Amino acid sequence: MVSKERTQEIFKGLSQAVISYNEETSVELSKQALEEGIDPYDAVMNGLAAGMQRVGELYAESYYFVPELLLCSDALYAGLNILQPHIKTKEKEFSTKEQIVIGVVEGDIHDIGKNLVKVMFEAAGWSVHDLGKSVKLERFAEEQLKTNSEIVAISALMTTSMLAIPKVIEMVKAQNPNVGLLVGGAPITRDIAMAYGADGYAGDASSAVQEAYRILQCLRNKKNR
Ligand code: B12
Repeated sequence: MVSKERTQEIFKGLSQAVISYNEETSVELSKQALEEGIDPYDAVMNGLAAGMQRVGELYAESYYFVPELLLCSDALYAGLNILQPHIKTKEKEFSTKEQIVIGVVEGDIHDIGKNLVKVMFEAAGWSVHDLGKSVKLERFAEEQLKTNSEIVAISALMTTSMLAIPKVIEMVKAQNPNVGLLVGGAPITRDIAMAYGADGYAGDASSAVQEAYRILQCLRNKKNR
């Protein structure tokens, strides 16, 4: 069993690799994490994603600029590509899989958070229909209809782009009021999400799946009433 100290060392190394935009180290430490039996999900969240959080602060402090951000996200994705295939997928009790449509709204190209949320849903055994980033608003409702997904998840990272969220919610609800709308992204709070008409909100990828199950339960209760 890998020691706590070693696990922390790997997490710190992964964070540092993202912060110092070192793709090679990110790949190397991700491989080491797997070889040493560290949980790949923890390595993503406590290592790579934690590093990106710090990068955000460095950007806010004008210590980093856009070119550095791009290099840091390359380092994050280099590690994520190694770790993601090893994140354990929960066996489903039933043959039917829950389905989710996910995307980042039009005009917004920040997709790291959305991709982490996607990883979590895949690990939980859901079918994820990923529309990608800067998605035309009507695509969310179209994809929901095509796939008959129970949940539509919307991500926005900017105070400007988040204004598109209520429009997407309106389009999806007009088409099918029984679909659950889950929203998230750094500028959004639970209060904002509720004011936009969403059914749920999660502040991070770890709680997003739990929140989706809560929404599903609420929708089923409503249907049975
Ligand atoms: C990395 C980054 C970039 C990268 C993005 C790379 C990529 N592939 O994503 C690049 C360099 C491309 C970039 C570009 C720009 N950026 Co930028 N960027 C960031 C930065 C530093 C980090 C974002 C990030 O990846 N965080 C790490 C992830 C893990 O966290 P997260 O995204 O918040 O996601 C978590 C939760 O929010 C949640 N979540 C996210 N989505 C969803 C969805 C659902 C459904 C749920 C439930 C949960 C959920 O779970 C996630 C995981 O735990 C932020 C600063 C910040 N602190 O957020 C600025 C920031 C978002 N950027 C900003 C700006 C201004 C820009 C640019 C306009 C800069 C420019 N002058 O060109 C452009 C915008 C281009 C565009 N049209 O979109 C501003 C936005 C300001 C505003 N108006 O709100 C920020 C806040 C920086 C700042 N302090 O000024 N950026």
